[in-house]
Amino acid sequence: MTKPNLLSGMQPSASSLHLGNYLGALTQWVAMQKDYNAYYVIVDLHAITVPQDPKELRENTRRTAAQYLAAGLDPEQSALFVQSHVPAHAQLAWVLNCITGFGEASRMTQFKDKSQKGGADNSSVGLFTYPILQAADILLYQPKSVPVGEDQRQHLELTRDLAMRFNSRFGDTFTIPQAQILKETAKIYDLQVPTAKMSKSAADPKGLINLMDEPAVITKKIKSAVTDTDGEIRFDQANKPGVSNLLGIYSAITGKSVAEIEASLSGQGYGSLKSEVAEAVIATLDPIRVRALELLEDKGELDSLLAKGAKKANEQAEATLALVYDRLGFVRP
Ligand code: ATP
Ligand code: LTN
Repeated sequence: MTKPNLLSGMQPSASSLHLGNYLGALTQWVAMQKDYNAYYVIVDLHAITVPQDPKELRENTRRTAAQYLAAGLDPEQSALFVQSHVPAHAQLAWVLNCITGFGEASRMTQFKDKSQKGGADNSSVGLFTYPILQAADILLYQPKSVPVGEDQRQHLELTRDLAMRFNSRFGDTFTIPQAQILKETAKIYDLQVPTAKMSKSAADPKGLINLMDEPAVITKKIKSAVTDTDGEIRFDQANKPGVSNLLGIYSAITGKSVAEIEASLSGQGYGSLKSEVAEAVIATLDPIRVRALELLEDKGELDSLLAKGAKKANEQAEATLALVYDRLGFVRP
């Protein structure tokens, strides 16, 4: 029986993934690879929609790959590859640019948010067409399912609209993909500002637990996490966001329910909660950090795993692109 295709991706925009990326996305990618023919892409073409230092981009691309593998993505089972290794992404993006309305693209909220931060003149046209490149990433692989965070819902809607539009104008070509919005329970908040989601672009690095942080650093960050003065270990997102975040992290890491954790820590102080959370987080993350560093020592081996992923991805992507070009009426060589 053939497994359905699945695709997802992340930008290589930092030297380390954070705990939110890990619990909110990566662990679910790992869990899904058995049941799907999965493609996981590191989207370097997307990363350059905002300025990147070339040396850092190269380093961060490999570091992202190493962390995926260290966290359990199996290159025998899933294709792990770099977007720029598969030329069809840029090629299909051009075609999709030509069937996207200007107004339609202008309604994408991520562009509005990101361009507001930098000012219109500092925003590239690439940033404007980012969601269209993302649609190309997805549609090339004919996936049924695209696991993403809530923030990507609008881009998935655009992808579906473009696929349906192409199919109705040119004949059935693309599978209409379904967004699989990852569980909200896995949303991790900033340790310093527990009402904001943990994010690479956080103002204060103390709020962010990185996969590549040393154990002592993780302990220090968790010990300095913002809590409250009421002293009771209880989940209450609205009134106790800091404590609730620690409970959420603990629960996601250990698989124990929040109620179970509340019961086992009942009557104890925040110090105990923090110690237990730190211990659990380190027990999970440290082997990943150590393994990722090992993988990064042998860049040749890492690059050859990525080349293998790209080979598989290119086969699928070229087949879809050839069909698209044919449907469009391009004369084929
Ligand atoms: P940026 O700060 O640049 O927006 P980010 O840290 O939010 O980046 P992305 O690269 O946008 O991370 O997201 C990669 C994946 O990780 C997405 O599926 C996203 O939903 C998930 N993710 C990111 N932050 C969190 C979080 N705090 N909790 C749960 N999941 C998260
Ligand atoms: N925009 C996504 C990254 C991304 C992606 C994709 C996710 C680019 N192409 C294709 C899923 C499928 C993000 O910022 N998380």
